[in-house]
Amino acid sequence: MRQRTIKEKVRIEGIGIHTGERSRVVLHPSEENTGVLFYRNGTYIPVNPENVVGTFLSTDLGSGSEVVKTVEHLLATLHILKITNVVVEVIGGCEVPIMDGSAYAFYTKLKDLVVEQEEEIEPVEPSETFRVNFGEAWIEVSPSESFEVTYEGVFKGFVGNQSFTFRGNPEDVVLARTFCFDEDIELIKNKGLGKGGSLENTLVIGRNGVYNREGLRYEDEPARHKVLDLIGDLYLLGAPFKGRVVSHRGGHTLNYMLVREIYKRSKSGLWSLRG
Ligand code: P76
Ligand code: ZN
Repeated sequence: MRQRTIKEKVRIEGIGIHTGERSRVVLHPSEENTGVLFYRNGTYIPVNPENVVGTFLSTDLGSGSEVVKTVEHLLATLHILKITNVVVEVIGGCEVPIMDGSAYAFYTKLKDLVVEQEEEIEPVEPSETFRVNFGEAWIEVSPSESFEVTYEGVFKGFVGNQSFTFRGNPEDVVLARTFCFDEDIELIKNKGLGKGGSLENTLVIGRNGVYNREGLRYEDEPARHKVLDLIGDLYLLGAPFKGRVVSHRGGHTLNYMLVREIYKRSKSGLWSLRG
C-alpha cells in the first residue's frame, strides 16, 4: 500500500485524562519513510514497541526523559486513516488530550486531509495463528486478507458480556468513549491517575446504568471502545496491520504483549527502515 501523510498542519487542544493538564498536539505533514513520531521539548519519540514506557490504564511512550501519555486514541485514528508519516508535537502537558473520550475529534479533523505519497509501505502481517495470554484474558491473531478486530468483553456493572467486530468502517468505533466503573474511581484517583476524568469525557458505569445524562452512544459502546484501543495499540508496530485479531478481555498490557510478539515474529524489513 502507499504511504500517506496529511496535507497541512492540524492543531488539537484539551486536557489529559490522567494528568488533568492542558496540552496541545500539532500534527505536522512529513516525508516518506519517516514514520509516525511524537515530538516534545526537542526530543523525537518514534512510535515503535521499544518506546512503550507504560500500559497501566493508558498507553504511554517515552524516550530519554520525555514521556507522552495516552497515545492510543490518536494512534487508532492514524491507523484507521493509514497515515504512515506524521510528526505529533505535544505542547504543554505531557498527554494527548482526551477530548470527549473518543477518537471523534481526531478523526473529523484529519479525515479530509489525508494524502497519498509515492513510496509504498508493507503492512505488518502475521505469518501464522497464535495467542498471547494474561490470566483469563487472551488475544489471538491470524493471517487474513482484511483487517478485522473483535473484542469480547466480560464487564462489570449493568454492561455484562458484549462483543464487537470492526471490519473497516471508521464510524463503527471513532465515537465510542473511554469508560470506567463507579466503584473503581476512588482507587484510580488514589493512584494519582484519572485527574482529568469527568462525565464530559468518560462513560461512567454503575450497577444499574450510566451516570452520563445523555446515556450510551451505542448499546455496546464499551466493547467498541476496547476495539478502538486495540486498533491504536496495534499501531505501535509502526505500520498498518493486516490480519484478524480477537481479544477476549484484553487491555493495554496484553495488547502490548501481542505487539511485542508480532514484532518478534515479523520477518518484514520494516525495522531496518525506522531504527
Ligand atoms: N481507560 C481505558 C482506555 O480507554 N484506554 O485507552 C481507562 O482505564 N481509564 C480512563 C478513564 C479514567 C479511568 C481509567 C477515569 C475517568 C473518569 C473518572 C475517573 C477515572 C471520573 C469521574 C467522576 C468523578 C466524579 C463525578 C463524575 C465523574 C479503558 C477503558 O480501556
Ligand atoms: Zn481508550
